[in-house]
Amino acid sequence: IVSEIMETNPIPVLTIQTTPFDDQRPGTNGLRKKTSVFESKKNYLQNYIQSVLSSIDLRDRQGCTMVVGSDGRYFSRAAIEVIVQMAAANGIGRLVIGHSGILSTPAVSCIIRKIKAIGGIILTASHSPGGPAGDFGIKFNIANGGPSPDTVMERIYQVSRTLEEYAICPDLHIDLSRLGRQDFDLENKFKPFRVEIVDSVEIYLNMLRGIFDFGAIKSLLTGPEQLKIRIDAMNGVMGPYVRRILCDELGAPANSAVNCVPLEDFGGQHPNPNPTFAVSLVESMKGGEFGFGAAFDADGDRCMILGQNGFFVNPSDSLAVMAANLSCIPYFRQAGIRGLARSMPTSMALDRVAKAMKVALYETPAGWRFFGNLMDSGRCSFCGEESFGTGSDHIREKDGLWAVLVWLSVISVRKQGVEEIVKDHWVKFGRNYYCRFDYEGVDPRAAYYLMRDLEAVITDKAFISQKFAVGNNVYSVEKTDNFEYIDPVDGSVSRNQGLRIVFTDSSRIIFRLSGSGVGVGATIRIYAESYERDPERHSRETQVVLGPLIAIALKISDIHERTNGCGDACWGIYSLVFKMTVYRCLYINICHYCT
Ligand code: G16
Repeated sequence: IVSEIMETNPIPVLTIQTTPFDDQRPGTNGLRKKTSVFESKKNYLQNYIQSVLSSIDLRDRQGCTMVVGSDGRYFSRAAIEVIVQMAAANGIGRLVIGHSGILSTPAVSCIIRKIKAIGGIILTASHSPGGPAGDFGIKFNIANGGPSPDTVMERIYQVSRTLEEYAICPDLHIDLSRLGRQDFDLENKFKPFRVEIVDSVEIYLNMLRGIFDFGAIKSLLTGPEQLKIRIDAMNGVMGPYVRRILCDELGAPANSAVNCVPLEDFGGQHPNPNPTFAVSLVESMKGGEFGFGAAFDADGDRCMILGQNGFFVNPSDSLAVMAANLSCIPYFRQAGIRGLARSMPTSMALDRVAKAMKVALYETPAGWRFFGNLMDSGRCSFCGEESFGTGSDHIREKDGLWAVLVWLSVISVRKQGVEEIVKDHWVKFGRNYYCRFDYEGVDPRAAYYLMRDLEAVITDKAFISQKFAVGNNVYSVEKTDNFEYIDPVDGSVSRNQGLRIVFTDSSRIIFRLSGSGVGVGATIRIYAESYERDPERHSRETQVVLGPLIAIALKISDIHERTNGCGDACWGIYSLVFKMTVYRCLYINICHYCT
């Protein structure tokens, strides 16, 4: 059929007039909005795709290869069709797309690097819900396989603000279900435009084979001492990867994997791998039958790790434990560890590992894009964030299934369970108690003024020598700032990345505005952390240990009063402005401090 079209009927390339939107500035990772904005606002999707394509220098764009994938959420297929039509019209030579449009974020990163593509477009709103009333998002990854750095995001945004037309081939239609090549002859183009539909898993699986000892992991999952695992794909993109890699390739029984069919609305759930939203996994782990549990977000870059009986591994601890055990992985035994990196709000547990390993530790702003330069320049081998992402220089994205395989490798080498490994780690390095609270749906002006006023308070000279007494604890302020990052590779400066209060005992309180929100209003995150060296004091309740720090955070920010954060008591005069503030703790799941 394709060759008939090519011989008889070249596809027309049209230029369509449009008007720019003023709200297409990408956030922490790409443009995220309610699905209805992309679906119903005329040209909203087209404008953004044109802005992405126009941000690529014309000489680089002509005839180049790009990768396209999605986490399978509602509207992805329709959006892929538009992207294909616009890519063809904008001179892209070849698109490589996952079967049925499905590719996890780490798989896209892997394929971009493998085939030396100029970049890739990933349709996902990550851990946010999907469906017509849910969220949708577009990420653009660059040639190194990683998220766009600030300079690229700014270029895209600037194009979007003045865009007056876009190019499209509306008569070009592809079959996403047919593996292999589809060529199209376009009007006024010398070369045919090529689409290749590839297996969603194969290239990524091949990469993992080169990183891990699959034989050892297979013995762990199938041998006489078999480790029973429970993996929850949360109805997102990871289903096919989990079945193919963990079950078919590594021998885990089929019932190890649940929620493995990608659904457009993720079964009505939040595909968010934390104890609040992966609640069915937490429940099934509590029974004690499974020794290892994991859940992924919709696009497969984040991952939560659980041990037997539902033992929760805090993501910052997971990062530190993985780092301390990288010698269990053939990839790192061969390549060595050049340096480690974490985002600023991530706990400092990793810093202690870096010190012990005598390698550099980099502290970056939140956002995976900041790790790209460090890895490209050979400064960093392994990195991660408190938001359930870990990864290494094998690709330029965080990688959920890779993290699972790291953990399984560590378990297979150390012959210990998850809880034992974590607790041993605390004995060796000390424990960083850690939690994060999210205030969602805050009026953006209120959030802005809160942060502005708080910055003035904490950077005042009087604050810096202040002591806070809470119960029997006294916390002396050592240092405060609004975190600023200077990229050691290109010298670019990122300011205003979060307010830090560091105490003399190395406890920290951090306030920052999320950059990945979709819904109405802003999200303010509060992170609290406290270090305990004494193993006798490693089994305390997190909320008890961090209670005093949270009390200080609430007092100095006045956040409940200013955002109507919790309960009726705060509803008062702010109720007209703050309609839908939601307050919850990411890790503990109950607010203990608001009564
Ligand atoms: C994105 C970024 C991560 C960041 C996370 C949360 O993840 O890639 O680096 O940690 O958002 O960001 P924020 O605290 O600004 O909401 P994902 O998985 O949503 O693409």
